[in-house]
Amino acid sequence: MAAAPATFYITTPIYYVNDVPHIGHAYTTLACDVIARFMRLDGRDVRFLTGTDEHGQKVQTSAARAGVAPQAFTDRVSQNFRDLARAMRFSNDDFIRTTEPRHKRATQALWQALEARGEIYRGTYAGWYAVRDEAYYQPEELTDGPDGRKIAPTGADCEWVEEPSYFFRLSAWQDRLLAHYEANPDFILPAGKRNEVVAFVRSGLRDLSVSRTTFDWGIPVPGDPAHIMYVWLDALTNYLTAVGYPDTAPGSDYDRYWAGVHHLVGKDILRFHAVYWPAFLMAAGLAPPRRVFAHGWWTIEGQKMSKSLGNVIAPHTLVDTYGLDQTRYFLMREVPFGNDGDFSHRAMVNRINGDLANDYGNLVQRVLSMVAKNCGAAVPTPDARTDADQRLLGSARDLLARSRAEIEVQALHRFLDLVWAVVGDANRYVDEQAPWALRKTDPVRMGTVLYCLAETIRHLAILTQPVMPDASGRILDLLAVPPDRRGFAALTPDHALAPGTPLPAPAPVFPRHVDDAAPGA
Ligand code: ME8
Repeated sequence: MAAAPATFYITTPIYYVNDVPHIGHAYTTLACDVIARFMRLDGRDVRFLTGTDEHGQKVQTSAARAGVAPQAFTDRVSQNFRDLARAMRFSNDDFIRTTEPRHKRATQALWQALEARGEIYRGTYAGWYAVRDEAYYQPEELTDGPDGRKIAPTGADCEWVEEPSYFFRLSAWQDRLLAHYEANPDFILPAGKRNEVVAFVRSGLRDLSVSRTTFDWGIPVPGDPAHIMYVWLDALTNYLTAVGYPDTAPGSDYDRYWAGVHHLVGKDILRFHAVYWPAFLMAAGLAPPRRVFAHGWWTIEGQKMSKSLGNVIAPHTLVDTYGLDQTRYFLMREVPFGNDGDFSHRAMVNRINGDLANDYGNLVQRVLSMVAKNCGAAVPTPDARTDADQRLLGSARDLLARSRAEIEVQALHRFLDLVWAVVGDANRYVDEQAPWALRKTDPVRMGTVLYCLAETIRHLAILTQPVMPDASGRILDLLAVPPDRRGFAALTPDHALAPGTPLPAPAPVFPRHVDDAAPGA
């Protein structure tokens, strides 16, 4: 197998500051956090970026509605997203705001690179624009709403815009984009989403308006400050800003990280990331991203999340009700990553009480209590291993390579399926080997069985750290695994638990959820 590159760069969308964070925002950042933690534990040099998208008409309008200047408004609302990152224990290395000077510099430099290569020209835009989506639409895409309003396919209201504008020659990039998708079949994942993008690009691309003149909350176009840049050109550039663009010299952060960049986004903004963004980059002479992964959409108890329905769930409500690791686990396990999913109290409780309390928690609890009672509260001493022992340990040792392959394609749910298959193997092994019965008849064999189980749990807990950092850490504490032996490099027999190591008194790690009330009910 070819060695994985040493550096790894992963990004979330930068969120609009007109909204307070909800579980949809937490979801994308959580998925990035899990992958970033996995890669760090696997010895990679990781950059994990998130942040806020603070310019544009939508934010300017929200600020005006709140009666504050846009900068004061964005300062306040951006903080909510930083607080969310802390509350969810996101391990981002950087938090970018598009109102920062470093970002203005990068965005203007990208514009100048595009202009210097003849990719931008001046004209007039006359057409439909949806402020909610910050997107342009063609007349044939729209439907008629009440009162003669025009409605975008996303449901957003459109307004007619006519103003001088700079255009990006997107139409000239159709063939090169298609060639890129063809040559890099995993550039867009999942495959179904890739096919949608390919069909869209095949149907023909029009040049894209990339500046506005009718409001001023944005980054001025270099040399023509009556124009501010289209908020999506501004926003997408954040991924470059954070690696120090326009410095692309050998040894720069751009040089180290850019080629391996992975963008995780919701399906709503795939087109911006998989069509416009690689076209902007190639047009500026820069490499397109390595991967764009579009995940699905969360609904709440079967309904779309919306302020008017009053069913928007704040991430801290879930954390307070169910616990942080439980929330993180549920969001990553419940829905195949890439598919749409539904949050329900019932589904959450089933995961907490089934997968966590009964399966993983009970395994840890019964093994560690038997060790505490019958092995002198120390790691037991194994004797000769049977086939069943080898099989269990073998499945635990195979986990890392198999998990890597799933994380490589962002199949977070399949990674957890693999881990839980071994949890299941270990629980079956406990039942079959019945170590409690061996206590009197064959204490040596009991020691071997409990050792194999403890060693399997060590593997499981090291591997569940990216998803459940707190609980996994507590399990590793219960096994007296030192902090410098918790990376994936320790998933080898030479780092196995040392017989005789004293262990602390076991304590339950995954409580059952007993309160049946839904949050907010
Ligand atoms: O689009 N289910 O920002 P945004 C799953 N600023 N994910 C959801 C979700 C839901 N119900 N609701 C939101 C923007 N998301 C731009 C991005 S990037 C250069 C600029 C997540 O605040 C999902 O990741 O509207 C979606 O793509 C993103 O929030 C949209 O965030």
